[in-house]
Amino acid sequence: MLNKSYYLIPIISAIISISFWIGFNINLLPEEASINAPIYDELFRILFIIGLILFLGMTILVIYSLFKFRKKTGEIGDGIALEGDLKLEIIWTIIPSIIVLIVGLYSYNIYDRMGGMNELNNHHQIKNLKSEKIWAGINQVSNTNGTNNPLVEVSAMQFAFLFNYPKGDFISGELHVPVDKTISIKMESKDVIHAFWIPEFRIKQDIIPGQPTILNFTPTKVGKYPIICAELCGPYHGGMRASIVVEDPSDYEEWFNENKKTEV
Ligand SMILES: [Cu+2]
Repeated sequence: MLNKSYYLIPIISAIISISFWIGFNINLLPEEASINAPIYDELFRILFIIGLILFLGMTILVIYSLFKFRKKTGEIGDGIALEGDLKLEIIWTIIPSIIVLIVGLYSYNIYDRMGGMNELNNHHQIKNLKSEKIWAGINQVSNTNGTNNPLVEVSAMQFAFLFNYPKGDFISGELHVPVDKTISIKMESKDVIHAFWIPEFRIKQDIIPGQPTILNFTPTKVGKYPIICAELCGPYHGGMRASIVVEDPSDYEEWFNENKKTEV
């Protein structure tokens, strides 16, 4: 018995250390291009490390069992059946429960820090949208600083996104936004449920017919990133993509002025 735990402690420590090392040194995610990204990646890293510990632990256990419990010559049956082991059952109930509880609370904290718990239906917004109820969305903006007027109205349809800039009275096939500014977009679907997903920003929001949704985000890096529909919406769902171009405010201003409708 003493012999067994003698080996067990270094093996478990090695698994945990390797998992932490991989978790902190190998990045599976695309670049971080919004203020949400580092917050989200914190959670991903923790989940990745937990997954690695389980994966390595299970793999080593399976390989060990293959050799340790292989059929011996002359052996016919499976041995004596195991009939309940209270100690083991308590352990395998308590450990996963603690992990799930911690991950659940931590996810809630991450969602809150991303603005998921901020109220969307503030008075200012209700007045502007003529009492239209906004159903869901991540709201990074505090309700007092008045950036709740959506910069862009996104229409999703099978199988495209269109971006309407109400201030310039024009529609674009590409979403242009200034860098380091909180952007508010209002999204509506013309047909079925779509989803607006920018992997580099770590945000995803459903677009629902008849129920406008608001999404707020703050891009932090100049560049061009894909917008992907993340809700199976029909046969060409896989091709439902657009781009978001994050620009310096002066470049954005230039693009906006080039496109806006001039009054005749
Ligand atoms: Cu779609």
